[in-house]
Amino acid sequence: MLTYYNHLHSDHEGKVEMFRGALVPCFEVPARVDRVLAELKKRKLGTVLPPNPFDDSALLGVHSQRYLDFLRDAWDDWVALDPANAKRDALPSVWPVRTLRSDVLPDNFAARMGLFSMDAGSPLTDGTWDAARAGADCALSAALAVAGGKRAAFALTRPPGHHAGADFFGGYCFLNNAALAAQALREQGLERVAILDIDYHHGNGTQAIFYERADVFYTSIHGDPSTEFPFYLGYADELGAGAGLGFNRNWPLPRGSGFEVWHATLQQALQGIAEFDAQALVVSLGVDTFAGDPVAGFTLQTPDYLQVGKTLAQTNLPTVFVFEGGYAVAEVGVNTVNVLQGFDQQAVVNKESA
Ligand code: SP5
Ligand code: ZN
Repeated sequence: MLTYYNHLHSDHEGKVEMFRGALVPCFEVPARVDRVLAELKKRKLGTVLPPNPFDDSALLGVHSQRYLDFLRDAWDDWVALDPANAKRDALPSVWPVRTLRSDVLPDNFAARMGLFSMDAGSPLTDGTWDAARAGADCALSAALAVAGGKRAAFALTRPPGHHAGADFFGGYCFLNNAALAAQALREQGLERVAILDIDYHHGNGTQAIFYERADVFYTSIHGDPSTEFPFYLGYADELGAGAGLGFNRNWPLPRGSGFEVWHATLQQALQGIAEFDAQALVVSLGVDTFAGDPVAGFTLQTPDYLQVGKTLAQTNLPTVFVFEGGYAVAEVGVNTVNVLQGFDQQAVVNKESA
C-alpha cells in the first residue's frame, strides 16, 4: 500500500473541545496518526512518502476562496486580537443560523469563526492551516498515483476531513481530503468516481459538496444522525438533488450496531457503487466504528477490519484511502492497517485469478 504521510500533522494539536458545557481534552490527537505510521512500518506494508506539493488553486474545486482566505489567516487574526491568545485554542461561540445573514463577511474575528464553522468541538491552532494544507497534498498525491495506474494509495493524515464543507470547518475537520481526492480523480479524466464513507459519523461535508452532481456518487454507513454527530445530515431520505438526484445514498444504523449488520450494509453500499459503474473509489477510512472507541457507538472488533479490507478489494476498483476518525489510540494503528493489509491480500488474490 503506497502511503502519503502528512509529515506536518502534529503541527495541528488542539488542547480542548467543547462537550456538555465543559472544555475537555481533545480526542483528535497526533498520537492517532503516529500509531498508524508505526503499524505500517512494523508490517512493512509498502512505501511511505511525503506528499507532492500542490498549488492552493488545487483546493478551489472543493472549497470557496473566502473560506480558504479565512482559514489561512485565522491563527494570525486570533493572536492579533490579544497576544495572550497565542497560548489558547480558537473556538467559535456564535453562529449565523437561519434568519441571520451569512452573505456578509464580518470584520469581527469571532463572527467570522462562527460563519465558517459548524461546532465548538474543532479547535483551530497555530499549525492548523499548515497541517490541513499538507494533508490536502497527501490526498491529492494519492489520487494522482491512483489515476496514474496504482491499484491503491493511502493518505495518512490528520486533521480529518469529511465533516468540512465547501466553506466551513467542524467535527475536527478543516479541509475535505476525500472530496479533494475525488475531485482530482475527476480532473484526471475518470468520469464516475464513488466515495464510500465508513467512518462512524456521517460525512456531511462530503455529501454536501457533491449533492447536486451526478459524476461523484457518495454513500455512507454511519451512526443514525437522530442520535449521533453530525445530527443535522445523514438520513436515508437524502438522495441527492437536481442533476445529483439518485447519486447520494445513506445507510444510518442504530448506535450499538455490530459487525454482522454493518458488513451486510457494506455489501449493499458496494452494490450501489457497482450500479453507478464507478471507475475509481475513494474510501473515507474512519475506524471509530471500533467497539472501544471513546466518541462513537458501533462494536466492530480488531479482526473485523481485515475482512473490511478484503471486501473493499473485491470491487476491483482503483482505490484511494483517506484517513478520517478513530479515537481509541491504542488500537487505531492495528485497526487501520488491518483494513489496508486485508485489501492488499485480497487484491493479490484477485490479480492472480484475473
Ligand atoms: C472525523 C470525526 O470522526 N469527527 C467526529 C467528531 C465528533 N465530535 C463530537 C464528539 C463528541 C464527544 N463525545 C464525548 C463522549 C465522552 N464519553
Ligand atoms: Zn468519525
